[in-house]
Amino acid sequence: MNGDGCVDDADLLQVLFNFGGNDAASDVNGDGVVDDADLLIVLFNFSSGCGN
Ligand SMILES: [Ca+2]
Repeated sequence: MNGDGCVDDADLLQVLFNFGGNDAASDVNGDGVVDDADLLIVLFNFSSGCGN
């Protein structure tokens, strides 16, 4: 999410810091709001793309 190709705690924190807001970079599913749906997507994809 933060562009490093890896879904990790940095991405999780980005969603948490923007939770309830409308930050486009943190709005994973693109519905215009950063909420639990976006958080779940990050959690489901956690560690993907990190080389493990
Ligand atoms: Ca969203």
